[in-house]
Amino acid sequence: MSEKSRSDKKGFKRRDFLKIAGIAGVAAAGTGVILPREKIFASSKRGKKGHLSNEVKPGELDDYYGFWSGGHSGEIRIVGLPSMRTLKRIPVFNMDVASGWGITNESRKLLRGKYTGDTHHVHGSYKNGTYDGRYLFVNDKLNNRVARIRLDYMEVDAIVDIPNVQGAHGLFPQRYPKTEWVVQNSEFQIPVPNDQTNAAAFDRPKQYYGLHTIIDAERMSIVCQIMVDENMDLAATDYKGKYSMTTSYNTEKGVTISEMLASDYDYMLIFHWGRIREALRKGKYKWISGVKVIDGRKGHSDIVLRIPVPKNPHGVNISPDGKYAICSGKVSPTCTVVDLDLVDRAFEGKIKPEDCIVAQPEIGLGPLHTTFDGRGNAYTSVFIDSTNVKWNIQKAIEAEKKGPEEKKKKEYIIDVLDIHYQVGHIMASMAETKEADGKWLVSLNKFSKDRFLNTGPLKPDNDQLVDISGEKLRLVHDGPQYLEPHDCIIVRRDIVEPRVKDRYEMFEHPLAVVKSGVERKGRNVTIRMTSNAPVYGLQEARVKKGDRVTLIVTNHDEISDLSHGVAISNYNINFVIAPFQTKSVTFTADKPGVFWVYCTNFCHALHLEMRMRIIVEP
Ligand code: K7E
Ligand code: CUA
Ligand code: CA
Repeated sequence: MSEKSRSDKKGFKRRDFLKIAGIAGVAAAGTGVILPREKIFASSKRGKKGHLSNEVKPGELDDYYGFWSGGHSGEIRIVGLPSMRTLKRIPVFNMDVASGWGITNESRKLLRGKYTGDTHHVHGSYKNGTYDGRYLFVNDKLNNRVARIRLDYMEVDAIVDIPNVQGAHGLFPQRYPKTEWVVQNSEFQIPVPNDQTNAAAFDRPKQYYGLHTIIDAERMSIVCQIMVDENMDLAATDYKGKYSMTTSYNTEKGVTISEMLASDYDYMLIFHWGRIREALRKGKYKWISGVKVIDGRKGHSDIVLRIPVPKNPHGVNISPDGKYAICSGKVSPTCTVVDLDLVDRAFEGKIKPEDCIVAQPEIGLGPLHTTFDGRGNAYTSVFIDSTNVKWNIQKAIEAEKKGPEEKKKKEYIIDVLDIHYQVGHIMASMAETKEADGKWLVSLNKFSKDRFLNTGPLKPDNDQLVDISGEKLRLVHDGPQYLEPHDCIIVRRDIVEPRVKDRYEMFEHPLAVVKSGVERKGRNVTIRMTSNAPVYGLQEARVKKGDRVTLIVTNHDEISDLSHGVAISNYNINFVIAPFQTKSVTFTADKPGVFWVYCTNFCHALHLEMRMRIIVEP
């Protein structure tokens, strides 16, 4: 017998099996040998010259979970590192017809009618200065919300609206002792409140304000807002649970670009959490739009420290040792290094705010964001130069002490990597934790300029992977991205992986279906249905034209990967249910006829037969 016919024979046997077993509801799940996951690390092997290897062979797993904001796609993406493979998209402030986000009752309840968004900053929840693997938080600059993603299911479980703000931009969770608060900045100044009761302020930009919002991370509710004159861009928190900080580029309160660029100096603002708590205790706040607003304007309180920094700054990042807050000049070629121990003294009034600055190294044209390797080096993205610049923080501080001649030598600059092209954020592995490990760095470039096959006028972004384990930066990979991620974090796999579940807790959903059936209460009809590959728990359901129909489906298949789809022909309804998941939709049966409900997600050899009818009687 030839090789060919032997395999044919095997194939026939398998099909024979499916014919019988399939109908009995046995899943066509893979029967291949599953290796224990822990053993298949890509493990950042060292290659030639001690370089890190970014090769992740078939069957191997990545070392890091990368969580990317999705920009104005409104989503979050999970990217494996070092392979840079996109693993999943998590719909957040958007609609996603593949999963049913924005279609199901569960997701619509969270989204409350808003299906557009602009995610810029995604960060994880912390314990003792490092990720605890429980949650992600992400902002929506467009509709002014913050969403929380639970990492066991990798899905949104809460969204909080932020009143009194526009341009909800920088976001950062508390790092120490654990994430109880998340801070969120408003980039656009507006009248507060911004409604008809305050119409007199509409034409008076000097009466527009910015708000630093504090969110309760567990409850996902607003603790309070601190109102300031300035706008606020990026956000950070320290490693001691004492301060949050931000950069402001529009201290001028301008409403045109030239007005916003009028002054040579703007501010890094630092918020004193102890004094915020005290103001809350003493009732020193006003209720505006249903939240407590504390007055943090100049001359009104001692909650905010304003450190002058040059010009229209962007980005604020804290070194992993917790000692320094570093922001970039954007319009100035410098970074500003603020010593956080000196900030303590400035808040006590012992030194001036500007005396907290210990270095102002010259980095390049258009510096934006800074990340760290845990070995005392900083890496700054430089937009106009299109570079990643590696520099040493201590050397920059020493040069500053020694004076301008020493500074001019720029000995603090260790390496400059040309990137391709126009970098925004930059992030190294674990760099936003005290466990920064200095292995990989991702440069999130806004332009890809010729790096990929031409895809028409609208091109992908380019996420470049850089090995930073040595003295020099070594570019190893280009990764195309759909528009337009802004930021990412790179989290060690062992922090996230043990928490990730293969199936839902079935009865977490109060409507989980155990027994299929149709129930009528007046014009309201509830269709409850289970799914088990390759059948739904009902073969048909009858309703009458004009009925308000709620369809609830629970997937009873527990095998991982075995998700089913539920699509109702011509009723514009489409969603998937993962193992043990329940989802529901509500619609009006306004079209009489026979409507096939079918499984969209290939689940079984008899996947195509996995369907049922909804008969809408006239
Ligand atoms: Cu620099 Cu929105 Cu973080 Cu974009 S922001 S680059
Ligand atoms: Cu169930 Cu396809
Ligand atoms: Ca300015």
